[in-house]
Amino acid sequence: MEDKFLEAKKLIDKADKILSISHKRPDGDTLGASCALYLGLQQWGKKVDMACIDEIPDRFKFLTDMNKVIHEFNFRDYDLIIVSDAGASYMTRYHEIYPDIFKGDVPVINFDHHSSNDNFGTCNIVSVQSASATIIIYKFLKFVGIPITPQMATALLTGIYNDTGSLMHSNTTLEVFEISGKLMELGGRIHQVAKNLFRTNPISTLKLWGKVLDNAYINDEGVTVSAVTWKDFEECDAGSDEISGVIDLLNSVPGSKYACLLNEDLGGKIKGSFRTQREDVDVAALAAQFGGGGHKKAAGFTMPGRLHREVHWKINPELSDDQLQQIPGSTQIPFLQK
Ligand SMILES: [Mn+2]
Repeated sequence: MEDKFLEAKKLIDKADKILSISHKRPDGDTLGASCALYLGLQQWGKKVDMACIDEIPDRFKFLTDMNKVIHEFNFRDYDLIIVSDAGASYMTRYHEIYPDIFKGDVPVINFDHHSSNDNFGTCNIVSVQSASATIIIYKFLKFVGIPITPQMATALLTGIYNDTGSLMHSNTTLEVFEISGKLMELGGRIHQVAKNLFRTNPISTLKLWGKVLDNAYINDEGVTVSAVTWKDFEECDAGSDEISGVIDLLNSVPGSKYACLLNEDLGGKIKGSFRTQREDVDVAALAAQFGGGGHKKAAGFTMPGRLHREVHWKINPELSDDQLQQIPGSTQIPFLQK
């Protein structure tokens, strides 16, 4: 990774104005990475703007200067673009309004840890082994010798906490603990991170999660499935970002192959999320079949469409319960409609 870091350092050395971009529907990793870079590059003497196409969710507003994140810009005003935690260039969604943004007129550093990354940058620093993008940023800041302030440490910890589900997911390695420890030593406020990410849920979120849990079932493939429509969001007065997190509860059913959560989004889109606890299941490959991507144990996709609820009923009074179990399809009752 060192030669890539050197390449990135040279690009930053040459730049005066830098744009740090987070991916669409931002999470704690993409925002933590952008925030740490923003603060670090300012120490380097650069002018930096943070950008994200979507609004910043309330739970991440404790990060430094989140109110300064811009949504629109002229990318040619910058000497360098840095994108963090975007599994592919389309994940920023800026290619939709600025089709030439990643064509190379302005150099792009792509810091990421998704196996689906399409190396859209001029300099691609993609480390699939890293639990979060902020771990790569941490190593980069150390490589170039930029001091990590308490605010930067908190931002970097936010990425780690976000992507390891507060040090619980299978990507929680010894390195994760070591770097988390270092970041605490540097003044990172771990309790503030944990509180905002995992212990702050408005009532609208709890009601939405209630619907997700209530709709959950295990299909005949052994997959834990749930789905919520846009109407469900409206009934709970919940925004589309409030769904994130509940998939980890769906992924806790013993013996389940993987968990799948489908939800309707604004603008006629379906979002699918996959999680698994099993070593022999690759949900990134599964998501790729639907045009999405992610990690082996956590992945997702978005596609145009609407959700339709199907109910399968079968009545066969001649047979005992045991015999019914033998008939393929007899036990498939995906939803019991109320
Ligand atoms: Mn990430």
